[in-house]
Amino acid sequence: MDDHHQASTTPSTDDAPGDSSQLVRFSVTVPEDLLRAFDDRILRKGDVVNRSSTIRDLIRASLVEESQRTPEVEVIGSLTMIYDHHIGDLTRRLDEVQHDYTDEIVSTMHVHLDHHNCLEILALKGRGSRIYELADHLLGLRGVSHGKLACAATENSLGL
Ligand code: NI
Repeated sequence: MDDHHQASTTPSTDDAPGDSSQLVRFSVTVPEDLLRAFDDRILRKGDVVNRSSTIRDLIRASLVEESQRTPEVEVIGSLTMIYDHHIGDLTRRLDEVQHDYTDEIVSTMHVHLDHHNCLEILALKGRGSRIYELADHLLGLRGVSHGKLACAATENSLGL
C-alpha cells in the first residue's frame, strides 16, 4: 500500500498549474494497461504526455461537477440546443423563457442550420439553481430535439 498515504511538499519539476499554490507530489498505483490507455488519450488530444497536467485538469473537473450540485454555487457554462423553428410557437416560447433569465444569459449565438433546424448556444453565468432551472425550462419545450448543459467552471474553481 504505497499510494494515497504519502504526500510530500517536495517542489515538483512539473509545469506550474497556473497559480501560486504549493505543488504536492503523490504517487498513485494503477494497472499498466490503464496507464497506457490514459497516455494514449493524452496523446490523442495533441499533447505531449504530461500526466500531472492532465490529472490536475481531471481533479478540477470533478470538483466543478461536485460543486454544481450545490444550488448556491456560481457556475459558468453553456447550453447547446437544436430545434425546429417551424414547430408550433416554439421560437416565441424560447424567447419568453430567455427573457426571464437576463441576469444569467451572458450571450447567445444562433445558427440557421437548414430550412428547419436552428442551433442555439447560450453562454451562462449565475447561481447553479437558476442555471439548471433555465436549462430544464428550455430543454423541456416541445420541439427542442437535442440539448445539453455543460458547466465548465465554478467561480471558485477559476482560482484553483
Ligand atoms: Ni434559425
